[in-house]
Amino acid sequence: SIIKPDLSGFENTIRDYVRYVLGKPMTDATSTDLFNGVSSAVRKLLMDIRIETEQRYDRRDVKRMHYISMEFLTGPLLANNLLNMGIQEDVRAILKNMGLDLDILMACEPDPSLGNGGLGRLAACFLDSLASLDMPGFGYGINYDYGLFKQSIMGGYQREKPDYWPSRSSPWLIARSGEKCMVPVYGRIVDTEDIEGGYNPMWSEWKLVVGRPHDIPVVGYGGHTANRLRLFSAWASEDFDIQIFNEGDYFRAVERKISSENISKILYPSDSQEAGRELRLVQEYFLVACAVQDIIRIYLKQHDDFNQFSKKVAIQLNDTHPALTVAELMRSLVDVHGLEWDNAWDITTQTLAYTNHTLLPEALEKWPLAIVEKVIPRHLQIIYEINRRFLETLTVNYPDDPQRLHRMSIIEEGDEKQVRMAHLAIVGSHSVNGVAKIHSHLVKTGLVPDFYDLWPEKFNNKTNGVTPRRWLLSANPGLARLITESIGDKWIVDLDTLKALESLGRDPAFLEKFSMIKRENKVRLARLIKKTAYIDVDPDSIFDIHAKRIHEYKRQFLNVMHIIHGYFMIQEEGVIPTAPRTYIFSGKAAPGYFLAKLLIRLIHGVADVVNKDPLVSQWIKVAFIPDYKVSLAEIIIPGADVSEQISTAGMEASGTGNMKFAINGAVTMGTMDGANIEIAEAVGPDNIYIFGHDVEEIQAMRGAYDPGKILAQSPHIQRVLNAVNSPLFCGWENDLFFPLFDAVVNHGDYYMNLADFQSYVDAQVRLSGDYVDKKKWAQMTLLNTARTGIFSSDRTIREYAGEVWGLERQI
Ligand code: 26Q
Repeated sequence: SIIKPDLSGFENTIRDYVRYVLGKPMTDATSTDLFNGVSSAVRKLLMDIRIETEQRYDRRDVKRMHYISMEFLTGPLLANNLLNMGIQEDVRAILKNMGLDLDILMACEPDPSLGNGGLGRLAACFLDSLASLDMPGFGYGINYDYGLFKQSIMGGYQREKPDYWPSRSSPWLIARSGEKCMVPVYGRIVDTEDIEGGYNPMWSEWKLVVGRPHDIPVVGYGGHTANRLRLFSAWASEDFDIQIFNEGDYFRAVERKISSENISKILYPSDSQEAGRELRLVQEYFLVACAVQDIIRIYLKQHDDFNQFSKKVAIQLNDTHPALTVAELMRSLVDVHGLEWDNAWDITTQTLAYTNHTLLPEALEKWPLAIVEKVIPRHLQIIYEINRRFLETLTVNYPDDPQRLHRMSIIEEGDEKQVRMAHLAIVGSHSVNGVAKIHSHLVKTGLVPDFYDLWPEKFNNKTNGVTPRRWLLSANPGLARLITESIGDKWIVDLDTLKALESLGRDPAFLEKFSMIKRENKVRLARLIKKTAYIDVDPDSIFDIHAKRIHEYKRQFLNVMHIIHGYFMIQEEGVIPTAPRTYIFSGKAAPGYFLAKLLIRLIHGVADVVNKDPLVSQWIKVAFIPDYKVSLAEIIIPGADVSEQISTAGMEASGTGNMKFAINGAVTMGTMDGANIEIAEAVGPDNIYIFGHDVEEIQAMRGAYDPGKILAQSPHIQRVLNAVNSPLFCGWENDLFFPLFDAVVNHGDYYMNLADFQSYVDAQVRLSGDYVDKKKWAQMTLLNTARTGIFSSDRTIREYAGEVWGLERQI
C-alpha cells in the first residue's frame, strides 16, 4: 500500500521558495527556478520520511548495509521521487492549477552523471530496491564537481566537454557540515620503541583533508522508507594548514587548500584500464576513509564496543575501487580504537563483501607500491601484514607450492611491485560474487581459481537486476498503464507477476494495444533522433539499437560490419531486404581510447554514405544519438524493437541494458555472454536471437584463431573490410579507418569479430523475416516483457540481503 504524503502546503512551499529563496516574484520565475521550487517542496516530503525511517532503524537497532561505490549514476530524480511517493498525478494537478506543466519542469533537471555506465547505474538501481523493500541500505560515494564528460559530435568525431553539475546547489543534496570526516593522507612512518620496548609504528606529518557529506534522500516505492546516499566533497578547513597560515605564507596555504579540494573535482571517465594515476588512488582512499569513519560513528552511537560490529554492519564493495576499505577498517580498529589484530581481522572479514564486475585483464586494478607508500604509508604497512599472515596460512594449506603462493600474493613481484586490489578484496571479505551466472563461474575457474580452491564457500553469484520503477513505470508510462489496466499494479513491487501477461498474447485486441504503445515510443524516439542527430527516421522501420559505452569487446564494430554488408547487398547485388531498418547507436568512448573514438567516426562515416544513398536509404538508416545518459536511455530503450548485446562471449560480466531492453519488449540479438544467457533461459529460444561462439568455443579458439583464414574464405567479409579501409566512408580524410581494419586483419582480431560475422548476419536475416509477421513479432516482444521479471533488482537485493548481508525488512 502507498502512504501518500500530505500535499496541502505544497503550492505554498513552491511560492515561498521562488519569493524568499530566489527573491523573485512568481511572474519572473524561469522553468529552472520552478523546477527547483517543486523539487524543494518534494524534498520537504522526503525529509519527513527520511527522519521517520532513521528513528525506526535506531529504535530497533537494526543491521545496516553500506554500499561503497566510486560511482552512483542516479539520473534525474524528480519524476522518480514523485512516482515512488505515489504523488505524480496529484503534483501534476497542483501545478496545472498554478498554470504550470510538470513535464516542462522535469525536463529542466540535469542528469547527475556521477558514473561511467553499468557499475554506477547498478548502484543506483540497488538503492531504489533497498528503499522499496524497506531495508536499511545506504550508499557512500563521492560528490564529484564534474561528472562524466558531455559528449558532442563534430564532423563525426567525439568531443568532450566538462559536465559541471550543481554539486553544491542541487535541490536533492543536503549538506551535512556537522558530520565532517577527517582524512589523513601522505606523510611518513616513524618507528618508535614503546614502553615495553615493542615496535610501535607512527604515521606522522600527514596532511588533513576534510570530507563534507552531502546526502541525497532515496525514497522507496510506496513512500514508507527513505534511506540515503551520502556523497563526500573534499574540503580543506582553515586549520588544515594553520601552520603555513601562521608562518604568514598566505598564498602557499591557500594553494594547498585548493589542491586538496581537487580530490572530488572529477570522475575518471574510463570504465576500464586506467594508468595508475595518483589522484585516482587518493580519491579511492578518500571515499573509503570517509565511509569507514562515518559507519563507525553511526555504530558507536548505539554501542560502546565492537563486539556487535559485524552483526550490525555489512559493507559491500562495488568492485575493487573501494578495496582499501580492508586496510582502512583494520587501521581504524587497531590504530584508532585499540583492538588486537586478530579480533580486528575477524570483524573486518565478517563485515566486508566484494563484488567483481570484470574479467578483462586490463581492467584489474593494481597499484604500484611506490604510489601507495607515498599516499597512505600506514595502509601499505597494514597490507604487508595482512599479506604476511595470509601467505603464512597458505604454506600450511599448500606446503611445497611456492608457485601458488606467488600467484596468490596480494603483492605482485616484478620490475614494478604492485598491490593486487582484487586479492586484497578477496582476502578481506567473507563473500565474493560475480554479477551473472556465467561470469561468477568464470571468476571461480578463470580469474582466481587458486582462491576458489582455498575458499570455495566464499564464492557466489548475484545476477544483476534493474529497478522496474525507473525502467518501466517511469520510462514507459504507456506500457506501465496498459499492464496495470490488465493485471493490476502488483508488478511494480513484484515484477514476476508480469508472467500473467503471457496468456494475453492470445488476445488480438491486447496485442494490438501492446504494439501501439511500442509504436508511440518509437515516434517519441524518432523525435529525439531528429532533434539530436538531425536525421529523419521512419517509426515503421525496425529500430535496432546498440546503446552502451563504446568498447572493442562490446563489438559495435561487428554491428557496423553488418550494416556495411547490408549496404552492399542492396547496392551491388540488388537484394531487397524483408523490412526497412534503422540502426541506432548511442554511447561514449573514454577520451583516451583511440580505437573507440575512431569507431564513433566510422559510424558517422557509414551513416553519411548510407543515409544519403537514394536506394539504400529506403531500407537502411543509421543514426548516432550523442551524449548517452540516463535521461536519454529512458527515451531510447522503450523505443527499441531490437536490443544489440553482441559482446565476445566471456567478456561482458553481465550487462544491465540487456535487461532494460527486454523488460520494455525489445527482442535481444545477442551472444551467449553475461546475463544474455539467463535472458535466453527466461524468454525461451524462440523469443531471442542467439548467435556466435559461446565461451567454451572462444576459449578453445584462443591461440589458434586466425582471422586471415576466415577473411580468405569470405568474399562478403573481404568486401566489408576493404570498404572500411577504402576512401568510401572517409569523407575528405585519407586512410582514416586503417587502424580499425588493421586491428582485425593484421593484429589477430582479439575480439573475434570475424569468427562471429556469418552467424550474426544469419541471425539478422532470420530476425528481419520474423518482423514482417506482425502477430508473431508482437507475441515475441510481449513474452520478453512477460518473462523477464526475474531481472528486477528487487530480486537481486533480496538475494544479497538473505545470503550475504543478513539484512531484514523494516516495515
Ligand atoms: C578503474 C580504475 C581507475 C579508473 C577507472 C576505473 C573504472 C571505472 C569504472 C573501472 C571500471 C568501471 C566500470 C565498470 C563497469 O561499468 N562494469 C560493468 O558493470 C556492470 C554492472 O555489474 C555489468 O553489467 C557490465 O557487464 C560491466 O561491464
